[in-house]
Amino acid sequence: MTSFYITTPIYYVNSTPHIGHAYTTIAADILTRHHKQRGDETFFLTGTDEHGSKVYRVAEEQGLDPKTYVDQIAEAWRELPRLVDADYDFFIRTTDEGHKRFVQEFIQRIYDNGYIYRDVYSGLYCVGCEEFKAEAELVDGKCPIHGTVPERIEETNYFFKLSAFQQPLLELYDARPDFVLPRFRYNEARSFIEGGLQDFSLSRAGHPWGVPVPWDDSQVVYVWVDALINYVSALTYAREGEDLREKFWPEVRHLLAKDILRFHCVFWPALLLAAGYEVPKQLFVHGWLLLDDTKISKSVGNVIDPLDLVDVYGSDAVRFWAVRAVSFGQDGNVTLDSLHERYERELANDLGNLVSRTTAMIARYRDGRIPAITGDGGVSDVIEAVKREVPTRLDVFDVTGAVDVVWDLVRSLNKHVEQTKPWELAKDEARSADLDRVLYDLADGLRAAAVALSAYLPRTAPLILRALGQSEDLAWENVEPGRTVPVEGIEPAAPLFPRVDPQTAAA
Ligand code: ME8
Repeated sequence: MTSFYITTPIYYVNSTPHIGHAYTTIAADILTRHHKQRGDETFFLTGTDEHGSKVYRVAEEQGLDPKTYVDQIAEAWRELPRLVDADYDFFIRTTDEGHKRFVQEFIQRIYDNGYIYRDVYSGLYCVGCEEFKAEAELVDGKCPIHGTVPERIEETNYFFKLSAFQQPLLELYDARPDFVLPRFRYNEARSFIEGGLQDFSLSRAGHPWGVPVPWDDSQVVYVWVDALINYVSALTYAREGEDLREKFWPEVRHLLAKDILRFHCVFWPALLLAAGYEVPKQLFVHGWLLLDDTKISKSVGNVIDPLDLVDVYGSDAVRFWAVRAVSFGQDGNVTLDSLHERYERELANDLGNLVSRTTAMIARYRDGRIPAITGDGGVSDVIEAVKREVPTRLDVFDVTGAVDVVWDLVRSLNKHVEQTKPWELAKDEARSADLDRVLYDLADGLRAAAVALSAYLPRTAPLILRALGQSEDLAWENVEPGRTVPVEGIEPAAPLFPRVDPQTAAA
């Protein structure tokens, strides 16, 4: 059995989730559900990043001790996957005892392997990024992402010998040209490595909030190192009495946005090599969702609450829109109007109406019985294309391209209705066999589309299969022409995507 382990970044709990976080979580869930359909053994990890200055300061501002603060806000973050129907296997919090213990073990290994030394550090720290910045990276003396002036910090702490990994990382990138996808992100990471790697400080002195450095408890582990280690630590304690590393490490795919590329594509593999671990199987770096050309972000304040969108349109529509609105991997400007427009045009009309029409025609012209038909119909080729191409595209994380292929099927079924005009066939007894064929093909195409779409529309897909009286077995092999069974009792289906008043939506 193939193992498929996927992660989202663990999100900072300095405020509540917005649509940008939902975006990565939705993509990870789509990929996981699809791999389950293929019979793979899957593990989907998400969670929260709870240490660091940024979280500590918000707790302070609210007059709470950090643990009380993170315990409260973690609940809002646990809601995020539930809200968008993301069926994760484990929700990690970096304040979990199991995680903290593992972080200590992990960095102790790096220390024992000789890749950590003590030195004085002086630099400009952006709390928003939780990262030291080089002067050259600043724009008008400010962090280009957060627009804030970084703080000067000088302290003695422990350094990680990242410079020792320049050569091994270049060799890794050369040996594995698909280590980072899309290709332009691979190039970006590789040229960063080629440009020379500097050691970085792996601990912070005198900080009250973090995982203590095991050999010097006056220091805590740098929040980014603490956070990255979650991808391994979770496997050691997610299932009591089981070490999931045996099954899932290094079969891991990390999803992340471009702002945290260096941490994931450069620092993380180096830390793993230093600790004696294998590096991840693959990393996929997606773009930013932009609203009016500005990144949707907590610091900028132009957030869209996923809760509001799900309330109005339902989680399937939000999932669908997230992957359709922007080609996964690219940056893209989103508007709420585009969500509304897509909901009506694609979900309500292309798909919803097709289900209503097909079931209504079967009810009306064939007394609710799907005709028994064998042999090759008019839509077999398009179903075959879905069966073949969706997995190929999802293997390279192309969640947008894969759903395009399924939509070709949905559209060609609509075209099939227009071209064959079943309502005219129904008037002519001599063409009864033609009508049988058309009704069967429509039901069969919709059934296959529902199975293929179930990773994207986990609520809607079973409704379609039920409306057609077909098996709800979502195994990928069922995306195959001719598997529709001739059943009776089909009734006109209720609308799958009811009208949403744009006024309500805007409010
Ligand atoms: O970076 N567009 O946490 P974070 C697309 N704790 N994706 C977006 C987005 C947007 N506008 N906004 C957020 C951190 N994301 C660290 C990660 S991992 C070891 C530690 C998504 O709360 C995207 O996946 O800032 C991005 O990488 C992540 O949220 C950043 O979340």
